Amino acid sequence: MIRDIKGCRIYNSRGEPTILVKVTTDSGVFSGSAPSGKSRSSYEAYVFDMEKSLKILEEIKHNFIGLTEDDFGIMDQMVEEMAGKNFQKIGAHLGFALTSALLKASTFGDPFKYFDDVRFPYPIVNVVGGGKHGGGTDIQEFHVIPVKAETFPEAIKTCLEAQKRIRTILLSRHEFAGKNDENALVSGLSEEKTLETISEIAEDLEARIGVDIAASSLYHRTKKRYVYEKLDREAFPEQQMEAVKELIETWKVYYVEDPFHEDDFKSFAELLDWKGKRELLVCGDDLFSTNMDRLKRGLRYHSCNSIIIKPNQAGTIGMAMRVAEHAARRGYKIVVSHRSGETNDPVIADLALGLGHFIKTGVWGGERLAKMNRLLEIWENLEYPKMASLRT
Ligand code: 2PG
Ligand code: MG
Repeated sequence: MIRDIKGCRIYNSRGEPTILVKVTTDSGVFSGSAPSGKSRSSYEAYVFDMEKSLKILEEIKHNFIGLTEDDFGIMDQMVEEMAGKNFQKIGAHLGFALTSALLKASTFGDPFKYFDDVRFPYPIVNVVGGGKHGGGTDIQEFHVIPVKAETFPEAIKTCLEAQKRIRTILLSRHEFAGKNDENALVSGLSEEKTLETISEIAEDLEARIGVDIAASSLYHRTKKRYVYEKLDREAFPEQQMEAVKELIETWKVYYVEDPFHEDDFKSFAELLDWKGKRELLVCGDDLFSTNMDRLKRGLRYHSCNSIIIKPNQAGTIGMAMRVAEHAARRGYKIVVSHRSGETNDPVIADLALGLGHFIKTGVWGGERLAKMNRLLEIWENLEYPKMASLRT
């Protein structure tokens, strides 16, 4: 039975205040804490700051105290109903932290046990970064994706090795400019040279590469153009399409996230059609915002073959699960993702085991490694761990 619920003030990896929720049951204390995004879409669930989230928790917690903790679905639905339209009543920071703690309580600390079948996700690791997370490039993220790895531990080793090698190269060329919000490397090299370096290393390690263009952050709504400040270049939508195609062809890109702004369902579809579903993963992050209505719209347009799942975009973990399951049934590859401002809550790792083909996070920084280490630990403890199937 749920005996008590408490909120605490903590900080995320960017040093911003956030909320930690602790649920006490007869079996123990289970906690969850909220991450936060910087390149947020306009369609994400509403969020309140930490103080207001704590105040709201005090007002609503009595609804859960006294319940038996075993039915996560019902508790998650209660949170969703209290949240009101687009989470305007309770905010998604509280929604995430509370449902993360409740999911752990209902599974005795092992949220992956909520799922009947678990498969290990392939990591999509942000090795070099820019855009709103800080860095030398307009493109927000450059990823290494070890698609050939046969085991999860091998996949992590490949990513660590890739990031180490890139750092060594940047240092030797005096182009190492530190690390950004996600602990990705900040490259002093041009975008092209950065891509060349990552591609060579990935090829050598038999891995593939990906990019998150986070194009909504580049799109200027009144100018109706993409503005590349670092390159001192502007692109009309047709030019953006050509530039994205060229980038994919030149660097043999395997995964592209948000190549166009969050309302351009048609351009996503054109890109997917151009390259073909088997050749390229076209992934919607801001486009879908882990929102069922937006996913359904994307399905009508045939916009993507992959979706980012961020539970705090949806508001609760249960809502995010439903979006992921709907997309997976239609053949989408699921990418369960961290946020740029993270905590040590590893819950997305467990979700990726049940829902994901991929997990997008990093291999540097305790808050990113908390997710990877959780997966490594589960890998060691399962009798027959299996990787996800990437077949299309
Ligand atoms: C993204 C995310 C995570 P943020 O755009 O995919 O990398 O960034 O959390 O800042 O929205
Ligand atoms: Mg993104």
